[in-house]
Amino acid sequence: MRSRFDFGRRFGFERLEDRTVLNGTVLVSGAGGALTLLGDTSSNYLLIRQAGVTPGGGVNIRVQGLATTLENVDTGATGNAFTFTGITSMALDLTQGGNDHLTLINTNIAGQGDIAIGMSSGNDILAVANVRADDLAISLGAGNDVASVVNVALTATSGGFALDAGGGRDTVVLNRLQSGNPGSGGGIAVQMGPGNRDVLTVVVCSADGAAFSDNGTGGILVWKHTGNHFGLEADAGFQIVV
Ligand SMILES: [Ca+2]
Ligand SMILES: [Ca+2]
Repeated sequence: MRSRFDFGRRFGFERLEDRTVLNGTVLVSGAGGALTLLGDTSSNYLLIRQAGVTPGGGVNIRVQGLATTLENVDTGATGNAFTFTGITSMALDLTQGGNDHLTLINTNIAGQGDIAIGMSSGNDILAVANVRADDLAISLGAGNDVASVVNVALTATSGGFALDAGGGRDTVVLNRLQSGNPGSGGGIAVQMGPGNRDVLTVVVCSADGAAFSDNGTGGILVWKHTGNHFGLEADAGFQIVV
């Protein structure tokens, strides 16, 4: 008679153990007040959030790997999570491939520095929520990417927000993104890239200038009557604009 323990063996439950090594190793540094990440070809999963203010300047940033190993370049230590102090800017480089997931939340470095996020060929997922900084630049690369930018305020008087969705069928949501104020020069610029059937939704955003464009076919832009306030605004290349 078959024992009930055969059930798990038949369905291969023992493979769960292998999954813990699937999400790669990411190099992390906070040297010079700049939080820098360098991913690898695996699908890296990361959570980044502020965990306090550093006496003397900058903020404390907690970086957590979700089944992704972190290598602390500053100390040589390896682990699942590290806190870096005195952070005033971020350069998050996940352009090495893989279907990466990055969540950046609850962080305020406004008046101190910029945030740059790069992803590349995989089907990436990016969530940025409750963040303040001077500028925010995002590149999603090829692949069918999903990016949401929610409750983000950018305080630089020029520059502001730039997102390049790259190739693939991308979905981008901007909700309560403020880039400067009308007359300040702060802008929002989104290029949905050459992939087809991209969808860009812009709701309750404000900026001095806003420009949305799509190089593919069948792109959809939702931004009319959705509570946006732009001094100058332009859209180009979308098949459907509502
Ligand atoms: Ca990767
Ligand atoms: Ca991508």
